[in-house]
Amino acid sequence: MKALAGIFALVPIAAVAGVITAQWQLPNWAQPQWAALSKSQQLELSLRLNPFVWQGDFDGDKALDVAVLVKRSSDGKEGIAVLWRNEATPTVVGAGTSIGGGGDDFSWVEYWGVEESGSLHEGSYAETIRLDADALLVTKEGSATGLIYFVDRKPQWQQQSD
Ligand SMILES: [Ca+2]
Repeated sequence: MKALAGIFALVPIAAVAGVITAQWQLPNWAQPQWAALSKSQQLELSLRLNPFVWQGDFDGDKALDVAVLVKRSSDGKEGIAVLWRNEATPTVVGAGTSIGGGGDDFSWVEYWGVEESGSLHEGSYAETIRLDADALLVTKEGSATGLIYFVDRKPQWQQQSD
């Protein structure tokens, strides 16, 4: 064990960092899903925001799903792809597919994060909702905040006040 640790210690850190690509930061189960989606819809990972990947149970089936920030190769329009743990077909919002006040290009988003199942959310124009599953919040400071939640894995948009 000690000998093994010694070998690893000899590997320069820069060399290790160089081979860790962004895609490898996805969970193992999500990597083939992402590879297929990336190819079929011409999407790339967007590393503009940190983190570029969130885990959450976005369909409420008790299994963690993955949301990744993406951009469409053809025009650079950004969005979010949700890879479902127990469903083969991912859901894409933005990146050329419009959703509510979020539009079809999420390049305006400055922060994004996960809102937990059970939390209450007050909309600007709609009733307050209690989340049945985890959801995503996208924000531009002083400008716009939207909640993206999923019903039967279909994306819904709730505009929120700032
Ligand atoms: Ca799930």
